[in-house]
Amino acid sequence: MIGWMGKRKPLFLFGMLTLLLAGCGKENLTAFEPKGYGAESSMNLIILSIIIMAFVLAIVLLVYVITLVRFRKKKGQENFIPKQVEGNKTLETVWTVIPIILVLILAVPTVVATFDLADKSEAQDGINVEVTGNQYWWHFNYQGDEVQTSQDLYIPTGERVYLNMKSSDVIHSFWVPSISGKMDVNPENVNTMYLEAHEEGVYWGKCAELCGPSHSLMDFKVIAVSPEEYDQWISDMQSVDPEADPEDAVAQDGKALFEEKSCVACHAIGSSPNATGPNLTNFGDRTKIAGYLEPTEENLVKWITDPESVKPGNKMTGNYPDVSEEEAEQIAAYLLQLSPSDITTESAGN
Ligand code: HEC
Ligand SMILES: [Cu+2]
Repeated sequence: MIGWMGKRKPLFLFGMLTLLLAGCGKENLTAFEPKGYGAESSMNLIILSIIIMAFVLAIVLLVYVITLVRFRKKKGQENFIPKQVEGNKTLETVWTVIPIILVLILAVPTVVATFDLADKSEAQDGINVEVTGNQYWWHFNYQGDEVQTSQDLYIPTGERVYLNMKSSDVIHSFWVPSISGKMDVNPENVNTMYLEAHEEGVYWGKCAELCGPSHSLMDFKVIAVSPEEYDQWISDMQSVDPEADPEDAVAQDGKALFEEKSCVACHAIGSSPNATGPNLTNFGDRTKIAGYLEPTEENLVKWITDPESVKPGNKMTGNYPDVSEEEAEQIAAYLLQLSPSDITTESAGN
């Protein structure tokens, strides 16, 4: 039976693949357009390995074609058997030595890059951020600066930012493809890496290790701003008064509810190291809510009243008293005005 796809099956499959892959490559979420030191270093290795692979493919194809043409069965030579070269020392040596050379060409730069990307010799004088992976969000503690934040990591361009990473629960993997390679984030030990962004911008990050039902929603951002803007951001964050009352009356009620509904038990505002939930000091500047929802009031109300519908298996669901729609709106008004700094994604040119 010839189905509706009929002979066009390959074309159909190709079309589906094109559609599927067209969804990939969100802006600043690709290792193929490196915007940072680590990503560039990986990209160079990728290009090198592709060149070597293409070289091997070309040689193999060439030998294949020559063999096909030269050793075809010819008329009048049906019983002809070509010269047997089994055990030929020269051939054996050539096809042993060439691959070894190719592997060496690949291995030496790879090992050099691996050590280079693990280099911590300047870490002590640089910016150090303690990164904690949690189901399903990221916490960032700027060590020595008493600044805590979550989900959006601000870094200065042109400088190495050293990450000291651990997990509070299961294994996660920290990956900002445009800036650097992946690093596993384990509960048992601290893994380290550094980020160095060449250009200002907002870079997407993903958790790259299956960690539970909402693993694919464990997105975050790295926001690279100029060093001056970064210093400004740090000092703005440091001067936040967590007790400050909002000007708006609705937001004031929201603040009271935020305490009443025990949100404060998990969410710190200011530099308190409490990290059972995301730090909300600059929540009003977040690029997303819970890592992936657009930061609108509507989405925030939805999150506060029913987080489970947004992120299945998250650790907030069921751990606070019921919040009505109206109360959620008041809380949302409070949270959305938490914007202590003028340095936001706009400063990064987005
Ligand atoms: C038991 C601890 C806990 C309590 C209590 C709690 N939350 Fe959460 N909250 C979390 C966790 C954990 C997350 C991260 C969820 C995720 O992304 O997987 C979160 C995420 C959020 C976010 C998104 C933060 C971001 O950076 O995008 C907001 C906003 C929020 N909670 C508001 C509230 C409000 C308002 C209350 C009180 C009504 C509250 N939370 C009570 C633990 C808690
Ligand atoms: Cu994860």
